[in-house]
Amino acid sequence: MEPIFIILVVLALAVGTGTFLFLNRSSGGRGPELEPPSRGGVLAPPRSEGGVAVEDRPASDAAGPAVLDREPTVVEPEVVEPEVVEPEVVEPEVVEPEVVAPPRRPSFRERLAKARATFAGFLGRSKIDEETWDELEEALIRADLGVGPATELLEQLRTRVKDEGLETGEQLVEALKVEMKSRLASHDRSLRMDNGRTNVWLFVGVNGVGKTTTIGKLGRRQVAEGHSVVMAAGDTFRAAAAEQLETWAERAGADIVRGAEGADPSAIIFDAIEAAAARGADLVLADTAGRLHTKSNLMEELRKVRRVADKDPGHVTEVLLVIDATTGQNGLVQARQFTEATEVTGVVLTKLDGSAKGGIVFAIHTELGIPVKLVGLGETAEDLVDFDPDEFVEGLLAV
Ligand SMILES: Nc1nc2c(ncn2[C@@H]2O[C@H](COP(=O)(O)OP(=O)(O)O)[C@@H](O)[C@H]2O)c(=O)[nH]1
Ligand SMILES: [Mg+2]
Repeated sequence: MEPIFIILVVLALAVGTGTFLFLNRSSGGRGPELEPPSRGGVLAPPRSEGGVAVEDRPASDAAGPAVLDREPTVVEPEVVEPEVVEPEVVEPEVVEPEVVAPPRRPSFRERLAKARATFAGFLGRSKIDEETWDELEEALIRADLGVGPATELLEQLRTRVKDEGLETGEQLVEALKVEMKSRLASHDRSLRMDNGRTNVWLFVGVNGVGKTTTIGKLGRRQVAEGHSVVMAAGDTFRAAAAEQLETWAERAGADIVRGAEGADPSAIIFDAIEAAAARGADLVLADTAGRLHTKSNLMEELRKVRRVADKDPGHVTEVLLVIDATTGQNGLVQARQFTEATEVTGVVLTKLDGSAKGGIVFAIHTELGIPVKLVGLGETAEDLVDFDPDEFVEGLLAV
């Protein structure tokens, strides 16, 4: 009888436990671990339990099972059906081989968009009336021709319209082109190079106008034409200037002579000339500073540079004044000073691509009497072109 009694007791206990678990579950009582955590994290105010403040403790702790003495509920694991992920079909990308276009000379027409926009109102006129003349005058002033050259050009044009009986806007544009071209026509724009000599081309101009960049572009061109070029890092104001020139020299296939920061520009340029003469190079492109460390006068310094560069074996054949087209008439004021100091032989007008003030070309010709020899139409090596007045005027007034 005893074993049966023991079996009955065990069965009774098992049924009792099972009932307890079942009731506990069906009553909806959830395990404390599933309760939402109390809000506020460490910033939650202290709770009071039976009038006794519960010490601050992390919120996760407060909600955790350690605080409560109820038995943990058995939670059936949820059966999660594995998601069937369709493999994504990736179309192979067709990569076209990159076509590297050969370097192309930029066109005035293409790069003068900004300057041309200045004339848009005038170019849109179909007949010649007072409004047309007003539009033209305004455009010429905005293009920074300067009041003098603009007035003179307008007078010439009025005479021509009367004498030739012009009536349409188109005829007026053509007449304007003729007048503009004739104003720019009369100069020799070639860059002088004497055979068998160590030619020196000096580049002068205020800081940031594009001297170093122009030397880089021109150096490359001269090397491509078969010249042996030495660059002289005469801007010793800061080391970065010489480094910039060195990068251009490497690209151009030219040699470079540079000195320490703050060194005497004349001495460096003379070293470069001697080095060029020693190796039979026919062209030295000399960079200069647009400002100085000391209070000494920049124009005095440039006078000295020019004098030293012209000493045997050096032979200065060009002094190129670099002017930033975006500065318009201000560039002209600087230009006068440089011209006096260094006997400028030509102007390089840079940044014409980003300038609305293309008219400065006329002011340079008429007020300074110096030819614009080269123009910068962008920042890359190909973007320095010979100044061509016809192309320039056509580009400026293209409809
Ligand atoms: N858009 C444009 N930028 C230019 C041209 N020429 C020079 N620059 C830029 O003008 C800045 C100053 O040029 P840099 O040669 O250092 O002037 P520097 O101080 O006179 O030697 C540089 O960022 C050049 O890339 C040009 O023709 N067109
Ligand atoms: Mg420079």
